[in-house]
Amino acid sequence: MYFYRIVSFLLPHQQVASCYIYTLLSQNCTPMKKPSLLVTCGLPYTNGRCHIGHLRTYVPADFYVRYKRRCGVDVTFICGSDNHGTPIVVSAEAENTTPRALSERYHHHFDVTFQKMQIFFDRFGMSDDPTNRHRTTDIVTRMINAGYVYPKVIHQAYCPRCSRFLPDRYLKGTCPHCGKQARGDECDQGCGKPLAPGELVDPVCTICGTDAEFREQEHYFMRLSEFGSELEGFLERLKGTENSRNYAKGWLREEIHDWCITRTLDWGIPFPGRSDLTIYVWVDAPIGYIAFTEEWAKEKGIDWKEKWCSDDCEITHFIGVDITYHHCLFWPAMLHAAGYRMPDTVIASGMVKIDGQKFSKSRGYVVWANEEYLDRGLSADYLRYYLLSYTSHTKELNFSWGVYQERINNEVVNTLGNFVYRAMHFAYKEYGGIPEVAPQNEIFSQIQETLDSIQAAIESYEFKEAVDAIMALAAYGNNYIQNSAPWKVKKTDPDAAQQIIADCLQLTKALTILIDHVMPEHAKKIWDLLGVTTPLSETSFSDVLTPLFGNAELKKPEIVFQKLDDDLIKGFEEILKQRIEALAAGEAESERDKEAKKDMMKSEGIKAPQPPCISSDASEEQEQEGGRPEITIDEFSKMELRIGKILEAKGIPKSKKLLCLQVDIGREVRQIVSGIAPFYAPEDLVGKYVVVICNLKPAKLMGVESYGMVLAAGDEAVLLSPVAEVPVGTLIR
Ligand code: B3M
Ligand code: ZN
Repeated sequence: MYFYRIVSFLLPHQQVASCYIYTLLSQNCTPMKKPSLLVTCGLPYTNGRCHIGHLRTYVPADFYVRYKRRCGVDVTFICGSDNHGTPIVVSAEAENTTPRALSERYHHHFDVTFQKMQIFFDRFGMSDDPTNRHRTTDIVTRMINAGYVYPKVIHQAYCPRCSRFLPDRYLKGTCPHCGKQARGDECDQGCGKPLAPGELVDPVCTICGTDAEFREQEHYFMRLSEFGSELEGFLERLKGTENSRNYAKGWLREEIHDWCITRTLDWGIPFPGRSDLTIYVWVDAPIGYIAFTEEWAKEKGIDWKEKWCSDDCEITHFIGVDITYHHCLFWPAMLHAAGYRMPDTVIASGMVKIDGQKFSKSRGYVVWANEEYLDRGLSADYLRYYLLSYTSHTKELNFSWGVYQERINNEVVNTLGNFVYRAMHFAYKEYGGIPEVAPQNEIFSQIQETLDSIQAAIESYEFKEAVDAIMALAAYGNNYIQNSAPWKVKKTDPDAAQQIIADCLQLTKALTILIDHVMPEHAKKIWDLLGVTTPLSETSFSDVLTPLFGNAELKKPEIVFQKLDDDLIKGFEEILKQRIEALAAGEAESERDKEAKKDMMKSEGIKAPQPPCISSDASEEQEQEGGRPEITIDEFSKMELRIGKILEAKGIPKSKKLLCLQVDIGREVRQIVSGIAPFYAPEDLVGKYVVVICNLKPAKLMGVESYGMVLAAGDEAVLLSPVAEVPVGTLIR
């Protein structure tokens, strides 16, 4: 290791750095007018699994929160699950369970999934819990007392066959505004407008298909029509993305009607004074934002009103653009009617398409977050990167596995990964650490420019542009190291070579802090390799401009970003294709999905992956943290594990990953296909003793039958072998 000659070069350098830090603090991270920020995300309904469509909103929200926190803003990040309403009742009925039990199961599922995606809410509550029941009753009572709620007899759809009223999703028919197919309470296939009871044309019961009749019933309405000018003012002040603001302004210009806020449904929060009516789910769901803040604040010993009833806290909602009406009209009106302040910012993400088709669970155009991504060892960071960088936040995002692979391999692995590895590798190999040279001014200018671009992008909610700016800095670094070729320069001008590497390491440090918002797991790994003494989580933006030397001890570099190989991606494409075909062929739900759903219900933790699957450190870390669910000795002994000896090993045409092994397991020789090609030369494997799981269901990999699996550990698939000699075929117990 080198010791640094402190004074001679540090002083002039520090002047440079502190000048940049000054501009950074005064321009980039200008403290917001309000010192604290409350960020919420739309609440997922507890009647289905997490998919990529959900993540499209939550990942950018998490990115935004991480960025603001690094700017020094005090951010509270709130979400929870939406447990009420007909979607949950209909699903619970279909699964023969109670809405509460169903909600608890899916609540847990979302909670765990978000954490696996590195999205950490300060509070993830349930809208059916007592806090929200209480807060909702309070807000509705305030609205009633302030004279904003009145009863009215309406014609309510009723199913004579099922003998019940048909609120919301119990009803389908034609939208009176656009003529498309719609649900009872919203035009989900067409114009997106919410529909009041009785508005739907030709309504039929979703459960039995019978034409609905209309019966008179008294319901309660909120005087939304009286809030026109309040809402106009609100939309003028509202910050965030233009999409939702513009839709809401358009609706407001067309005229808004009073809003029916009660339903005939057993599941939900009772309407004050009327035990036969419940409050409409779209009233109590956003109130959950407040209730979950209360739950968080209580735990922290803080007064929740500091967040919701004070001008010192800015309130920002991240939503999907399809729930704009609820967040930009209903919700602010409710808050205002109950005497609360209205939100400051609404940031609405565009919808997700799959392979150019409208996202649809029933038609199979979906990618499930766990079963088809995380559980198969794919990196949460990679999906975060893709979702943030692929399209502008407000635009439609068209997911395809091919583009996902291309973006990750070309940008993350080849540009960013390649650069940071080369910089660290050269420094470690040639200097045993970080060279004692101050980075050049040009490097600091590049970093500063990147910071400026990131700030401008994020302040205009163009998260893609922020990620692009980071990747442009990585590309700059990559070109710099390539063109200045320190490995050559070193031979003729060692000082110049050191300078280049010092520059590159400074860029690496800056990049690591900057990508921490996008890919936190990988950023942490690079940070650990750089050996910086300050934990990454404690860094601020000014740290991108403070020199590395003196504060870090470089470790032996490793390759941090792994490529996604073609076989793997083909496997995922195949899953999608098969499901779409199965559903198109008329299967209500493909077998694979049924299995996946069953698994989700059973498992509290992480399931064993099935092919296609890569062993990624992401999934292994999760395994270590949470562990798999407990099993009994009987369950363990169901596995037939034996000592085998590899007799033959050869590659499989067109596969970079797979080897075809012939393994002697005592009573027979088994053909086993194993994804260990990147780590072993076939000839080195012959004669090796391994552990084989013999009663694994046979599978076909790249068209080759595999009858078992050899056990291997970790990222580099280190094969397990007995430490002393044991006969082939010995049972492991
Ligand atoms: N549960 C899900 C949706 O319609 C709905 C959001 C509630 S946010 C308060 O996207
Ligand atoms: Zn019916």
